[in-house]
Amino acid sequence: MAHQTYTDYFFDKSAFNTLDGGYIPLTVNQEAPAKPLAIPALHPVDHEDEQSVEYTVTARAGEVQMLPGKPTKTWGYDANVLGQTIVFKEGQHVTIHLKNDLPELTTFHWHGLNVPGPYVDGGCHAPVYPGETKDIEFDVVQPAATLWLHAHPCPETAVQVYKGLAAMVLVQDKQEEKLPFPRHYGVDDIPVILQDRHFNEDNQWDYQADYDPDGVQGPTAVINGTVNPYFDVTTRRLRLRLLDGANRREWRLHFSDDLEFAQIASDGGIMPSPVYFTHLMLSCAERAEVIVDFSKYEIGDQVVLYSDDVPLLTFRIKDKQDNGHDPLPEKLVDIPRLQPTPDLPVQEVVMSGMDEEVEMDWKKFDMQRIDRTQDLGVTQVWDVTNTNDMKGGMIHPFHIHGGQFQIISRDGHDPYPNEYGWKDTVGVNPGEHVRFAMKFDFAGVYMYHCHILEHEDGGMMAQIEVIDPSKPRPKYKLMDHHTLMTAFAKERGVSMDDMWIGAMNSYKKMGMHM
Ligand SMILES: [Cu+2]
Repeated sequence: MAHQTYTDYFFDKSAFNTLDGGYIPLTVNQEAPAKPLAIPALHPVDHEDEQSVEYTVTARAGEVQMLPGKPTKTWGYDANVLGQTIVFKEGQHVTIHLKNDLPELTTFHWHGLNVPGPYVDGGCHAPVYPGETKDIEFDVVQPAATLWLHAHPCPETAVQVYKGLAAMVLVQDKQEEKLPFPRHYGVDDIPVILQDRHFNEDNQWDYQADYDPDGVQGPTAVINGTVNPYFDVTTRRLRLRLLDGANRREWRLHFSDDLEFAQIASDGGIMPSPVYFTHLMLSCAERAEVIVDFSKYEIGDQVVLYSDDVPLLTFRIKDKQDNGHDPLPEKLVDIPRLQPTPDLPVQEVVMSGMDEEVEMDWKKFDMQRIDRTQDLGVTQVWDVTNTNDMKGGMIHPFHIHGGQFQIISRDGHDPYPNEYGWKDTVGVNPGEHVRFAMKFDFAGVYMYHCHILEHEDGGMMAQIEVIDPSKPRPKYKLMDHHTLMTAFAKERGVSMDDMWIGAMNSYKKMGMHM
């Protein structure tokens, strides 16, 4: 049966960041020669058996030859930039030694992983100071998915991710294994981490010089840490694990010839059915696994992935090995719809403001404040509003820690066709209400925020405590901005007064201090 193919981005065009005064369009970096797309190595395990796996993950500084001339100074996880890809299997017990070899404190946040907050989750309450190692343990209780690890120390998340602290995390399970998807990592199953940077005259990323409270952007697309990348295709089909790892940029993706592709997974795992697109937009932190079928091309052809009109990644057809080119099944996985527990109020959330004025629920983030609660195991409806108006508005990608949700509606209408699977991040258009159902599996404190990294650092963030009513309420040790900023100042060898932190102005301008 012929399937439907969607040809638009769905999002309100008037909310695209191209309409914002501070928008920096992508351009092709003419200095950099074409280079093979870097494929992050699979992270070696310390130990693995049927039931458990153990990793040591080290955050460290490095440098990468990205452009001709000086190498670019970067940070990464067991890599010079970004990180080695970490693989978990559903049902495994995981132990991770988190090692910080950086000159300053960081945290290890497992974006999209269903683990308890506020410590294992690795948000702002779980700092690992320079030279320290901290251990976490958890069970993998979710289906196959493309997740990611990134730094999340408030209010320095944006700069640390910009320097390179982001890595892919894959969950595998028995169900995904049976589906006819390419899964030969690095050959026909490849991570595609989309970021953009500004290289200064010295080939460095100068975060402070390029600071913008609405999100730091650069004109050069850097994919898996590679400028002007190409990938040699040897199989008929490729599975791309797309991640918007940019601080602020949305990616409006399409191929040359408007080649169709199938999205098979959203943030939290495989979707109920494949959805066919020629154009797909990702907002910050969103993931999409897509399958691209190159069968109709000849060896020697090139197919280009674009964002808007700018080429990002060139696929060079080198061979056409058969790795399954039958149509995908119409049905992929069963995802039972979450049924809201009766008689519970809607969790109403408001994202407002732009620049320094960003707020969550009409407040700036306070690490010590619990902004709302939800009981463990119940399903509640969340209604997230973006109050920015159409004129000066922008999309705020809403993200919540502590699990995955199911989108119910956008302004009362059906979600987009690729929003029927698990999500942990959703782009909310200006003026729009997005409703979703959410159930937490672990008691704890979880952050929810805009995933434009400078917005979250700037205070567009809040936290929820998930309470187990059958147990006494635990006392969580919550960090505060002052403690973390004092540590940053000490590590940098400057006084608090002389320390530059981008987000500080966002609080000051609103008459607050951190
Ligand atoms: Cu935002």
